[in-house]
Amino acid sequence: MDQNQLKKAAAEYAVRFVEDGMNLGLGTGSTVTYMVAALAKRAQDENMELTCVTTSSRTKRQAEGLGLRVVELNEVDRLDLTIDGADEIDANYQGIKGGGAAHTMEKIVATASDQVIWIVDESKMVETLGKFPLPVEVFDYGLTQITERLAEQGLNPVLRLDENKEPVRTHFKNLVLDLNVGQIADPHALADQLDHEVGLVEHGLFLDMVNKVIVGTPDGPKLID
Ligand code: ABF
Repeated sequence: MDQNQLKKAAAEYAVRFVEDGMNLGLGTGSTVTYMVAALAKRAQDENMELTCVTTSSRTKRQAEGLGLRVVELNEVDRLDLTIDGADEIDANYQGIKGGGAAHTMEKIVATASDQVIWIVDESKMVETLGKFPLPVEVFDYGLTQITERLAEQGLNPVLRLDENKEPVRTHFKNLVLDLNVGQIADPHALADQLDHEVGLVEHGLFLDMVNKVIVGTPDGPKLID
């Protein structure tokens, strides 16, 4: 099975945890794209009443296009369940997200959720976080200074550019710096350091935030609960 087949298997397995009447958070990324397709089919087949909140315009377009009801986060009090992808998950089920530049919305939605499920292919499972560059969302204002401060802390910030060499913009029209920090032995300490960085909107360390991880493997989806 190739990586996409592993993603698809994990994504389709996750849909079984959705119950009729749920307020659902839908994440972002290619694995989530498979999940939304499977969810929409199940919702139609079983005539399920679902209210969905999305974490990117891309997921919103797909969900609405498949007939799922999408509302703004502010229209619901809590979400029963959020299903999202991840870029890296370590042995303690701490994660790095934000490869899709949607981590701020994803973290806000995850924080509003009673349950969070991550769906990944097995390549995302690592012993220690850090091989994947850590995304941080920053404002344009003071970019020079925050880049310098992060560099002085040895975090090797690189401004994320798109295929046209233009700066990638988040949903909130901010910028993304990717931090090349090497192995992150203490994710909580690094998160705390970044949480105190003035002008840093949000970082991609998702710590103590997941309830279930579904890993696509050649032997089938593996549920870590
Ligand atoms: C999203 O899941 C992003 O934070 C992350 O980049 C992505 C993983 O992408 P994919 O499912 O395409 O591998 O939540």
